[in-house]
Amino acid sequence: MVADADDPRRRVRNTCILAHVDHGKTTLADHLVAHGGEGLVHPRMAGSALFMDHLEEERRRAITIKSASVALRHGDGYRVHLIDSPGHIDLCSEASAAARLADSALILVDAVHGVHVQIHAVLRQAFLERLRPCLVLNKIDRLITDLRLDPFEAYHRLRRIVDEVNSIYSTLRSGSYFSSLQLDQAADEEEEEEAFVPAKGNVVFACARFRVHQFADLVSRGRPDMTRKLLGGLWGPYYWDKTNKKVLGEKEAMAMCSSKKLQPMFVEFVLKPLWKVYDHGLKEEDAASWLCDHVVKAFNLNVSTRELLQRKEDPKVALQAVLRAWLPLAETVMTMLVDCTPDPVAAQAFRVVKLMPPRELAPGVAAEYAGIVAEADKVRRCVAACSISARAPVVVFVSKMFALPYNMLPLRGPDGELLNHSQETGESDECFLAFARVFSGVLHAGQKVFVLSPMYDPVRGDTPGKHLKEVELQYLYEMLGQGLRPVASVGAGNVLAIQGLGTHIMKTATLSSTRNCWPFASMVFQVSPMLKVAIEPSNPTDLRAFVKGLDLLNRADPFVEYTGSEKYVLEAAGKVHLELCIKNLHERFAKVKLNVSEPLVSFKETIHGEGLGLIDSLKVPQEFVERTAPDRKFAVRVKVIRLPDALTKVLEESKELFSQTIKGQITRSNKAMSSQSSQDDGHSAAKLRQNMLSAIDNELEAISVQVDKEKLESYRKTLLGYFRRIWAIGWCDKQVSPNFFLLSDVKSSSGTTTSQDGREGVLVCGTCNISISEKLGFVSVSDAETNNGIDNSESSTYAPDPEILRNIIVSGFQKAINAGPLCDEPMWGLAFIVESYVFTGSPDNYNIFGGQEAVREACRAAVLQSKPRLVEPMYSCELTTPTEQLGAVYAVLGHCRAKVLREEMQEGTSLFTVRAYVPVVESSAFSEKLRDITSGAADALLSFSHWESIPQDPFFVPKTREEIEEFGDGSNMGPNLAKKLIDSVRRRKGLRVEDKVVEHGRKQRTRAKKV
Ligand SMILES: Nc1nc2c(ncn2[C@@H]2O[C@H](COP(=O)(O)OP(=O)(O)OP(=O)(O)O)[C@@H](O)[C@H]2O)c(=O)[nH]1
Ligand SMILES: [Mg+2]
Repeated sequence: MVADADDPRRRVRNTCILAHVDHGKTTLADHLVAHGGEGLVHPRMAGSALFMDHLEEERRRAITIKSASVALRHGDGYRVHLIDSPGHIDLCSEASAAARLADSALILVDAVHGVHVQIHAVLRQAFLERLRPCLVLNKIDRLITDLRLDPFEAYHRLRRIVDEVNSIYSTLRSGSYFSSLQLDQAADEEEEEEAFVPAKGNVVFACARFRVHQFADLVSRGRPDMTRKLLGGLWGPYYWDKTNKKVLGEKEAMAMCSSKKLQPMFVEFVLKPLWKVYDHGLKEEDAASWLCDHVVKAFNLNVSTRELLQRKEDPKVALQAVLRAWLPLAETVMTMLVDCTPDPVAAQAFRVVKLMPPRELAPGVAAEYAGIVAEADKVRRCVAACSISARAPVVVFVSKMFALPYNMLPLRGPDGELLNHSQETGESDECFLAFARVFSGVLHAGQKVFVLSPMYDPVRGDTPGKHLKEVELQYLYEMLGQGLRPVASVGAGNVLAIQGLGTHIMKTATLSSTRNCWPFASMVFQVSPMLKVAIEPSNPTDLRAFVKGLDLLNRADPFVEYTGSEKYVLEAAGKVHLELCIKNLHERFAKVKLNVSEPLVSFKETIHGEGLGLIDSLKVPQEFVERTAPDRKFAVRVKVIRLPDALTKVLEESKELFSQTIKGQITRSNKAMSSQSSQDDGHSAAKLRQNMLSAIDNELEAISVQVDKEKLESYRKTLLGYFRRIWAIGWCDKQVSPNFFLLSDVKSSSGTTTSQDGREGVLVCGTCNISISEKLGFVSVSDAETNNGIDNSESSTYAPDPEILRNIIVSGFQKAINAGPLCDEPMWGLAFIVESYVFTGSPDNYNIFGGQEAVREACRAAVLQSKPRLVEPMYSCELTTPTEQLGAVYAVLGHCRAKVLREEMQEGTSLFTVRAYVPVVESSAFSEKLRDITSGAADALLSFSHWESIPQDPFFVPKTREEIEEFGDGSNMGPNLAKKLIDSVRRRKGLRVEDKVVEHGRKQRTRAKKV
């Protein structure tokens, strides 16, 4: 065995930089590349070269668009793979690709702007990917130069940021959100401690560029015992007792020197000296000699006189040169990475639970496929151990594909041989490379590997080519920003680029040297694609090139999606992402002129009944809507109720948990191969149940002031009753959608009954099973068994095959919730209560399609009769504006139906931050108006927040006396927004729209006469 110190893997660090847009990630990367990039960036250019932003578009927009990796060297043989990622929320998939390949994350926070919403998102991402985070407080110089804070104020600001970040992270760790993912909590031995503590060394203060360790060393003049003492007090409310040379706590300090104004040690020893250097360093007169005497000579720094005297051109240059030598940023950050972040061996042991979740098979299946299972287990163990033994299977994860023009590929290989870049993607001049990391074994150029899609199941096997392909790789490269250095092989724990997979991988994949390997878990994204546009070539003859281009774009971008075969719809994460996709399609991949529609916003459909409306719905029981199957074999009666919004939200947020729970049940009940661990099922079901119950309690709590207790309790009971009768849950686009299909209350209406048209029918109490309720733990297994099955005494006579009937009814429901009655958009937050009757003496075979249609019709009709409402997506908007523009900004917000949540002044600046919800449908107009009215001074960041129903009745016509008094016959009512939106969607989809062109002709005539 290799001793730890000689083990090359122990000297590798894989880290990504995550932060909000513009907080300084690429600038920090520049400093690190200048330090360890072996000449890629000159130290003097660090911070201005923006080496990692090499794309033309990145330079034009001054933001990072693609995440990119660079291999750096540090100290005693350390190799750091640094991945810079974009901070813009639209490009979050790039950050996800970076996080998957890293073991640690440098979380950057701009000290001037503080903790943005995006910081929550990146901390969550780091947590979910099980990365070890380190904090970098950036732009501290601006606290001095721009905000002009004194050291004490700056200290408070920095403390607030560190506390806030710690509190966000501890919420994540507390497991209140993700306990089901914390399968091995014991592994996180520091669970109780704060995550970011300067004395631990995992907080860097930049661009003043230090960890507190450096100041502890400076003050103690290199005496280790003194350094240790100081280090403990250099952050937080600790004070220095000069006489006794010891650290005092707040109380002790107050007692000792109550008359004096004490300053914490961080202010005294760190910030004050720093402020002094800045004060003098930026002064007009004499700065060079002051810096030279008090810093350069005092600390014996290596700064050339030429650099010191350059201050005439730019006063900052000399200061920067002195700071660079005094407190070298890159050295500090690199040392932090080495000291505080895990090497791949330690990291993979911890991350394997997330990357390759344990699979537990049904005992019979495990025995039958023992060989496969044993090998797959071995693969997992090798990933956990980051094995580089020659016998270890090779496992690689590709987190994205990226395109590079062929002419930018290296011409020669590692031994100087000529490389043959055969163009695999047809006539395209773009080469697709895989952005990847080896997790086990040693990968060689030219090696044959299996490409496993995320759907691959080694136990079930695969029809060749569908989820498993064998591919011969071409070349391997170490990534150096935009440059590539060919290598012959890459061992586990390293990040690399692979050539030769262009036509085999769409977005992500697992590569393995054995087919007996489970694919890695899917990646976590902060948002889902929200913005859609219809797109087509301007010239129909360009269709072929256009379709090929779309396909290439789909490969090159981890997030974009397109659908269609005649009409193409492109889905992107947001406006910036969409613009980039269209630009790439137009200029690189399709090279044809395009027609792009206005954004097509998705809607959902629901019924009236938010908040108090929920209780009202109990008062007025809905009528059942009845439909008979065309073959007159059975009839269904359906009514619909609105679920509480908090519950709908939980269902939406727990899509993954839900499908795990349901799939676990399905596979187990079918005795098929289960790929979920039973422990995981138990966790997720209990978690889900708890979340659902808390959601109801929260919702009821919110309205408890307006409603008496009894009513609340009765409503709660009714809802819990529903949870015991969940027949099916909605599925939309292969994902769980927040709608339930419930069995009617069996006791109240069981037995033979007569249906609408006079024929005798038998009520099917539970043709299906209520396994979802059972699985979620709302009913016990024994309850489920008694409720299960149709009324047995009659079943054999009247229901030839309950399973077929069940499938017909559930498919009808699924069809209905996929396209509601208002404008064929998916339904949202509804529970359909269904009773189905099988007619006596019916023929044996069901008309399946007709039956489904009858159920679908019944569901749609039930929605139409229950005050249907349109639901629109909302962006969360964080807007920064100068005070003088605040009025104009509010006008725009009001005009665009935004709901302002709060506004606050940014401390020490004249800027306001306004947080609001803005309807997605208004967002284009919003951004444009904001830009026009404030001449670009206000800057808004939009990210998807939630769905919200529009309270307006789309079919409102004044009916009651009061309404008629208020609105007259409807002619002078303003435009009905909900109706307008519904009509626009219907028109787009080619559905019938009732256009009443001249509705009130008489009035118009009267008006005309007056003129
Ligand atoms: N004063 C000061 N400015 C900084 C510092 N770090 C970065 N900046 C400036 O902040 C701006 C944004 O920096 P970038 O490094 O491009 O930010 P980023 O986080 O990479 O941005 P995205 O990649 O678009 O998310 C640039 O103008 C930098 O010069 C710093 O420590 N001090
Ligand atoms: Mg950047």
